[in-house]
Amino acid sequence: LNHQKTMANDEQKKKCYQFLDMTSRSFAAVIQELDDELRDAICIFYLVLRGLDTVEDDMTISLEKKLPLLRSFDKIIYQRGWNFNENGPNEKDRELLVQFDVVIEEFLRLKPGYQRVISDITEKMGKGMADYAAGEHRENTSVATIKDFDLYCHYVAGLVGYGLSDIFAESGLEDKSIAKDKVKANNMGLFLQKTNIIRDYREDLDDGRQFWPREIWANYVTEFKDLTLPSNSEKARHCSSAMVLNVLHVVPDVLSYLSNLHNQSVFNFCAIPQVMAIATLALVFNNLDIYHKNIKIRKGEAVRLISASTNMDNVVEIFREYLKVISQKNDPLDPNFLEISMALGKIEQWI
Ligand code: PS7
Ligand code: MN
Ligand code: MN
Ligand code: MN
Ligand code: MN
Ligand code: MN
Repeated sequence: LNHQKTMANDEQKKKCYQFLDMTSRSFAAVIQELDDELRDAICIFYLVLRGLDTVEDDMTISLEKKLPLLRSFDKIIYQRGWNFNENGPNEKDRELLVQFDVVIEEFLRLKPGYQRVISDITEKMGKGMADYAAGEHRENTSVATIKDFDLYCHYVAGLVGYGLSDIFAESGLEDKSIAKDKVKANNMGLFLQKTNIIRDYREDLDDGRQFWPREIWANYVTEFKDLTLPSNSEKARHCSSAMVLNVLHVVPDVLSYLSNLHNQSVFNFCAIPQVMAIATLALVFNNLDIYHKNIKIRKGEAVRLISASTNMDNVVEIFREYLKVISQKNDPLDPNFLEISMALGKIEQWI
């Protein structure tokens, strides 16, 4: 009987790693390489948040249904047998929610300390997502101020930084101090999320979502979608550089956080997404393609970055390389030129 139970557990766990491969382009490989102590907890953390984000992203679910789901997702992960098959057929991660009972079973098998971190972060993220979906912090359809933008990014990414840091500390593989510096942990998430939001301008616009803060884009155009107009191309260029400038401010905290890590598998897991983000930031800077299509760093470039991100010296060198690209693309005629130069100078000082 015991043997049968173990077999069933093995199957369930296998299924979770299949969900991970299915739903994550960037995180599947780095999570699989984590030390045994962390691998399952972070895989389940990822799948729980991916499930929550699938609910948030699905514009076919009415607000009446969506808000209570988002607000109670931290309770749902304790409900054996729960799954959800009412979300839109186009939603790419639909299958994860249809078979979510499997994720719940594996969640319930994690150490209580890991379960507590995951449910705590899920609760805060779900409630934050619900506030924004309900229209708070918005002016019309757009996120209103830079403060609102920072808060949204805190909910969907900064909190992941908190939770991961708590899990690293709990595992004993990293110092307890890694979970104490909340500003740095938050900025680890913000760097990924803000870069993603700049790159995904077009995709998000086409989905009816506007994450760029009005406080920034209203300096350049009267309607958010007007950034795509050929007649506005210079304004659009300057608007995107204002967005890039906003992200550059967190780079010193990112490098500082990474320099405090000790465990090799944790370092790779944390560094690879950040290195991809700085390469993406250099690619989107002064690049009008973001307004028209999905752009991505080249496969070969990604492969080089992944294999280089194994120690702090290499990571700093890669950041330098892309900051130089940004510096060389910085245009003296751009109204953000001087502030971008100063932000780059400040990072240079840190390095
Ligand atoms: C638990 C690994 C390492 C201290 C699903 C990793 C979507 C950018 O635009 O899928 O929807 O396609 O490309 C990840 C800090 C979060 C922040 C946030 C959970 C780093 C739900 C990632 C990932 C903290 C909300 C994925 C924030 O982008 O987005 C685990 C340290 C999920 C991290 C979302 C975004 C992540 C994101 P899109 P992507
Ligand atoms: Mn993505
Ligand atoms: Mn989302
Ligand atoms: Mn999403
Ligand atoms: Mn996105
Ligand atoms: Mn997406």
